[in-house]
Amino acid sequence: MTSIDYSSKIPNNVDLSSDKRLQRALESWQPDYLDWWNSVGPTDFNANDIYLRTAVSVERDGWAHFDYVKMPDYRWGIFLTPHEGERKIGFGDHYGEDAWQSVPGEYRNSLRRLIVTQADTEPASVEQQRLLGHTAPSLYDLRNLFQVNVEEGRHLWAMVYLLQSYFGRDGREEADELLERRSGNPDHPRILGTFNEPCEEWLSFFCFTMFTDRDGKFQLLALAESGFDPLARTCRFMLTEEAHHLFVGQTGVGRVIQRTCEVMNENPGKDVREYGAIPFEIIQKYINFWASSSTDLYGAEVSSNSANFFRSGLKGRAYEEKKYTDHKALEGAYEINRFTDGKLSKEEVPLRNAMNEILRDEYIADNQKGIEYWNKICERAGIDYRFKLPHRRFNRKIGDYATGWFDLEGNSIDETTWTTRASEWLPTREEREYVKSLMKRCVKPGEFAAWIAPPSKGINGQPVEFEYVKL
Ligand code: BYC
Ligand code: FE
Ligand code: FE
Repeated sequence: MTSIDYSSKIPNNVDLSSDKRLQRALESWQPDYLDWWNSVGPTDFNANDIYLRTAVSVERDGWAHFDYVKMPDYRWGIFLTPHEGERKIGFGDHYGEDAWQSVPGEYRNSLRRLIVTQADTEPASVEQQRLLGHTAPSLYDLRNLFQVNVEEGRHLWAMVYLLQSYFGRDGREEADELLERRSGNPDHPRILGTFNEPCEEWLSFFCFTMFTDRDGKFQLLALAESGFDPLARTCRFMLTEEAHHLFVGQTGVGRVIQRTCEVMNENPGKDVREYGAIPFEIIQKYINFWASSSTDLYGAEVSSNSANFFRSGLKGRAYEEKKYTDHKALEGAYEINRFTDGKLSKEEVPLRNAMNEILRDEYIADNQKGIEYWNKICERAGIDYRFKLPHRRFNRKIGDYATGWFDLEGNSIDETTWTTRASEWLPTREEREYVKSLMKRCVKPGEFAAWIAPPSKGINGQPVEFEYVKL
């Protein structure tokens, strides 16, 4: 079934009405979800019409419909990409066997843990971004923020569907807890580090959608290979939505850089702060922070969890089928740079134990492309400054490198050097205050705050000055 049933309370293409028990379970979770949205989702804009896209089909083209919607009326639903005939498990010990349509008993706990971890990030990001609407630099950006928010809400629905549908009572309990943890709450935090970091101004929002949503892309690519077919198909559809989030981050930071270039060229030799733009050095520090924090999201370099996920056929590598020939990954090793007892070394690790690092490598390469796109903006403006991705060892809280201190180039340094120099690498309190001071609401159609350039085009063929949000 590929067409979406919009007549039921919960839009879906999984024939929900034929499973009354599940339908009831989801319908009883729905009001709790809306309570959560209303209490910790975007503040104050729930009565406004917003030009949003909604999924209307799961086909590759034309799945999106654009119209004015109030956020609480957004049709959060359950969409899986269609079955592809007889799908086979594409990696691990079960390589070549039929993909699972229900949860294999022996993998139930690991699978639930993976799904819960994925699920937890979605509401966390909405919580992190909840106040940003008040300081939007334009209607265009305000609309993009809300598009990202409603889709992250939908990603939570996607995971909750899996939990409620396939994990019985403990799945229902997990679904409830997903609405109880809170980003940044010391007593009841979200599961992964980055999702507890404050995201209080738009430079952080753009860095988050650039670097943290990109973790989403790669984790979803790995889960889209899963032998558990409903998870794979859910993640495939989520990836189509994710592309826009990454676009928001990539072009958002790009437009901040563009604006700074313009101010520099118009006012040579002056401090861009006098004109309300953001100096490159500050932008670079925000990049350093969000890129390093998001690099932690792949877990430890050497991980028996990741080996188990792979062995069991639960979580593969990104582009497993296209990119690799040996899908069992039993032979061969991966050379990993390690840091143990205060020393850097190289170690050959059995491939399966290196899966976190392999995914992180893909992620870092993708980040690097984003940096190059930003540097082209400087180059086109005739400005010498070049942005750099911090080394993967820099500022890590997870894995080997969390046990030491490293500079932006990845050189091992001592704690005193770190303490004295960290302010050269990460945003200082004053710099954060400066960025925050620029965040004033700018919401006349076609107007943009002084610290960011307009986009090159609008959303869905609409002009840049379109009234994306009716205030
Ligand atoms: N912070 O073997 P290890 C997205 C924990 S983003 C805190 O190193 P493993 C989105 C780990 O849980 C995509 N804790 O790790 C983006 C384990 O704890 P337990 C999210 C961390 O298990 C933007 C312990 O350390 N999806 O969609 O191999 C907006 C040692 O485990 C962190 C997924 O992550 C951390 N950074 O790998 C909206 C996919 N890292 O169990 C949405 C599902 C590790 O010993 N998750 N730990 O208490 C996974 O595949 C794995 O859980 C991880 C960790 C890759 C995250
Ligand atoms: Fe998401
Ligand atoms: Fe996202």
